[in-house]
Amino acid sequence: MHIAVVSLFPELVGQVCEYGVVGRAVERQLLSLQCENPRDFAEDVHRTVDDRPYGGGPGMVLKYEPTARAIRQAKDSLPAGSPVICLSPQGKVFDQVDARRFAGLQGFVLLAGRYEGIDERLIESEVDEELSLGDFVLSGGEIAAMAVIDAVVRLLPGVLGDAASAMQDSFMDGLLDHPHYTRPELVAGQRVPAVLLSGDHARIARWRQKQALGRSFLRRPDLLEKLDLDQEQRKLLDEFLKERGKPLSRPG
Ligand code: 9WO
Repeated sequence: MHIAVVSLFPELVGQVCEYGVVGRAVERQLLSLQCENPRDFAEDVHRTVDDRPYGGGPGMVLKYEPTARAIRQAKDSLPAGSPVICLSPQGKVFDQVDARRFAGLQGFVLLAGRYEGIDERLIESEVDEELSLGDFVLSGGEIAAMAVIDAVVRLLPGVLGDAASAMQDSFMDGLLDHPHYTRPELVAGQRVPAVLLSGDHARIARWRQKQALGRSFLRRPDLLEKLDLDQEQRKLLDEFLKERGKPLSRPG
């Protein structure tokens, strides 16, 4: 996969390739990352990439021409039709379905803006999708771009080991993750749930699915609303809630 990032801070974006899963993907040539800096495409002596907003107001706006040239340079290294994605609070909220969609591409361009905003004509003419990580404002799109890169690259074949990849798939079957524990067995007066010490893999898998269902119900009911739980899952969820004194099904 090839990802091209348009950013005024290529050194910041490049850090995502220095560590962990993404770093290993680059080492194993499963991923290549290219950064294009609009400042390199500014044609004036001051290498200007921003200017004051029409209509007045605080701050500066990212200029069209140098940024559009950087985007076109980025697209030149990708198959025709590769999407240009702008990271911004105005975008659709990025989720695992999007990550899987992008993981199926040969590559894409990520536009990480700065200043108070990006000239709207860039969005209109050069951007295919706007994506947000949530309802908050960052100082720039780079950190959001790095998060998208990480979420997508870990889905590429061969990047994660088989076990981790299987876990990733099972985890993102639309539910939150189950709790994790490691040594020591007793810490801060808290013990590891006995089932995890039992060696009974079927019981452990059942417990983990029950915890994932229960956590999703309590913390992200919106996730559960998107799922059509089967009979066993509803039974597990009911068990979880009964154990907490909040049964799903009313007795009698
Ligand atoms: C800034 C802003 C401030 C208040 C309300 C809406 C806003 N949109 C933007 C914006 O799009 N800014 C551009 C990108 C240029 C300035 C820095 N940028 C940015 C991206 N800030 N925050 C994000 C972002 C990206 C993805 N998910 C959450 C936030």
